[in-house]
Amino acid sequence: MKMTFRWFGQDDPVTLQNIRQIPGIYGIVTALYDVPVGEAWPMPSILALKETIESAGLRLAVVESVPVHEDIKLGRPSRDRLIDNYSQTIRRLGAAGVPVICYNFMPVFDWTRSNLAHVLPDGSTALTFENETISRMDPVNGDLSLPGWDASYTKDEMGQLIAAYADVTEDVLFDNLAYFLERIIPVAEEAGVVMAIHPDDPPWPIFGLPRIVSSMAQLRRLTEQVESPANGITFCSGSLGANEANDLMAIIRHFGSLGKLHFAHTRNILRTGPRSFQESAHLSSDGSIDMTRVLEALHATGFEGPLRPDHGRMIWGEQGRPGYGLFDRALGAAYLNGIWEALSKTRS
Ligand code: DNO
Ligand code: MN
Repeated sequence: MKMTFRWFGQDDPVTLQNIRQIPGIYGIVTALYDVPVGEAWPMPSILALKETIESAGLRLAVVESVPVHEDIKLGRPSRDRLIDNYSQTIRRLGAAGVPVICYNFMPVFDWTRSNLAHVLPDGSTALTFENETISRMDPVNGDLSLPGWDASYTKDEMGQLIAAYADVTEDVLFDNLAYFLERIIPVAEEAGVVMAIHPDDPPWPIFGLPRIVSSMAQLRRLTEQVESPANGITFCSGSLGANEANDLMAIIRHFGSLGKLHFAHTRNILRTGPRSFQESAHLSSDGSIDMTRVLEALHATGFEGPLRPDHGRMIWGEQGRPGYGLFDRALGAAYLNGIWEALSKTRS
């Protein structure tokens, strides 16, 4: 396992120097944030990013994410040109030595929460998802916007986009994913890169939009559609674990043994009700997920890929991007490294 940490580039209040001082850190998970979705990433920018990370004594371990344009998810005619651009980005990242690309296939919204700063009894704040609140939210007419979302849409554009999904059933969305995979996976193979799809977060449909990457069966369907080690997954314990029905250890065993588990996000969540959860500290005792069992399953499959702590709480007065402060994620990394060391010394 290689411990990694997400960094949002030069504007991130968490610096590469901060990250380097976390014990046991191997590399960085990041992306180019100034390229419009759908355009090929310029090689000079990729190389400059890599250089910045390496001169801080770290490695560019994973690109998370190369976003997929909505026209590809919708299966619009412009998708062929957009898939060509995406392929170009894959080739360039491969040429720059990036081994893993994380991406997702969630319509319109990336990860979604109802509250970004829910105050916990100890005074820290955490992200939460309350089904009640979300079902009352109106993304088009309300004043809702969240940091995971593509801020380049106006409300009008978002309304049109959501309307465009009216005829996109789960099967249509799957066909559009298959069309995309059939074209990009051979490119990734040639470029020496593996693709790691991130599960839906949360793992159920929101705002009436279909979601098709929420369960083991769905992950199997898409990875079996184009059989290749380059067509793999990001295992995210917090996303998949929000649905109690997902058997996390079985998912790890299945994809791990097939060599299709390329990247892991290991964070904890506390399930607080039907389709509702709170992002807890990483510790098993703070949430619903047994983190030792998760890491044990990864360890048992011989997992050697990148792994990162995921969203943390905001603690010790830290301000900044919700979920992505330094302190609680660094505690998470130390905790996960501790579990991993114990497993490595006691298991063969
Ligand atoms: C949230 C993240 C997601 C993730 C993308 C991957 O914090 O886990 O935004 O990066 O869904 O494509
Ligand atoms: Mn994740």
